[in-house]
Amino acid sequence: MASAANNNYFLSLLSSGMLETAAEKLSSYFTSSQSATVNIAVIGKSGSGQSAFIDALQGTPDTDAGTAPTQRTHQFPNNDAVIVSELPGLGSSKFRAGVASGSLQFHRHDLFIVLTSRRFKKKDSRLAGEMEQGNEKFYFVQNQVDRELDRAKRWQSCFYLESRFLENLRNACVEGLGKGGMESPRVFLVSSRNPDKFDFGRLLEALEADLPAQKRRAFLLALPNITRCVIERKKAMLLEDVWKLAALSATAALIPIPGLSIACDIALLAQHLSSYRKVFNLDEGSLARLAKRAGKTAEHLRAAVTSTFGQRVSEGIIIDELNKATGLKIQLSKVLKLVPFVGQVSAVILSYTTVNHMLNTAVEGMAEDAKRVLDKSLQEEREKDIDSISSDPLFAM
Ligand SMILES: Nc1nc2c(ncn2[C@@H]2O[C@H](COP(=O)(O)OP(=O)(O)OP(=O)(O)O)[C@@H](O)[C@H]2O)c(=O)[nH]1
Ligand SMILES: [Mg+2]
Repeated sequence: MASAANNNYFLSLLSSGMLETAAEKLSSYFTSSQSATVNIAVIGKSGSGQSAFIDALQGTPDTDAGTAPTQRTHQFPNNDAVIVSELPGLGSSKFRAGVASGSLQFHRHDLFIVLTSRRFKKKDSRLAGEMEQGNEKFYFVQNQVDRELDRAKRWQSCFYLESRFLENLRNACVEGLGKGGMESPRVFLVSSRNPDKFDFGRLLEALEADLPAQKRRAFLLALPNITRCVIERKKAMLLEDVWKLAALSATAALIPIPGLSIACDIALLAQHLSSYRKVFNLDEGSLARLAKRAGKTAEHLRAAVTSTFGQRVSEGIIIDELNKATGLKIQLSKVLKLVPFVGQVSAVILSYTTVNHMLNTAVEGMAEDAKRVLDKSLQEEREKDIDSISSDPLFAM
């Protein structure tokens, strides 16, 4: 397992007594992992739902839907390193003028989302195909799928089957793009009103997978908790970092904290735990945004947050939690049996093991909080879905 190998690497640095080198390496890892920026372009005609789509991507309430189209840039609320720009629709006069003058600055963007509320036209796909030759990464997104579904439900009445309708819609998009010369276009059917449904989650996974490692990290951690899958991926990403943070906090501070038997950098831990809380959208700002999107109150959602650090992060709470850490004696004796260190190194291992345990527990707890909050925010939506399925003639007994 990668984390076991990492653990061993750290222990080997310690066994050579290289505490300062270990601290330097870990510190530069955190500095560089936080410096990555991600630029996403959303190309769409006026009315395609650019504003609504960007709000869904960022987890922000409908702020500027319906306002005049301009080339705006939006920063993700919990991570200003991820930026989304609105560009004019493919083939529009504004788009052509932007290409001709170079003002659209394609080279600045990592990913291109081509948004439409109707099926893609041949000329749009030809243009995208030409641009793809320049190695840009394109994703074709048909927005407002919920509207199409409602329309189909009304027209097709009892012959309507959602999965078949979606499949036909997707095939029509792929075929249309194929006729325009795109060999294997990536098509996603989404609703910006209901990002937990249809292909929104799959789109996020595709965007994430196409980014290089450090940008992928920044993008994933900035995303709102649209699905349980996003929460799980965030958890896995943070757990990869936890041992490094534990190691840095243990090597960076060698003077014990009053009231605590180990030495570690509490301020550093508080800073990272607060950022984890934001990553899991448990901070007040995130809860308020989600509450507004979901039509609930922040108090209602906050009631689902039960873990210690999900509720609050402070240096005092960190000291309490480190003191409480359970089962550590067994873990520590195992480590010390393998690596019989003495003196300073042994003290560092003791604090590393304790902090590592606390951070793992904190990340697991916050991820569970995030899932409960998501469930609460979608509760009524799901109840409505169940009602509509039971009243669907196809499912009637
Ligand atoms: N039902 C449904 N309505 C949507 C969806 N996306 C956007 N809308 C609605 O469609 C209309 C246009 O959406 P906007 O996000 O303002 O579109 P835009 O492309 O930003 O438009 P301009 O800013 O005027 O260029 C608004 O009334 C939105 O609420 C969707 O996925 N489903
Ligand atoms: Mg708009």
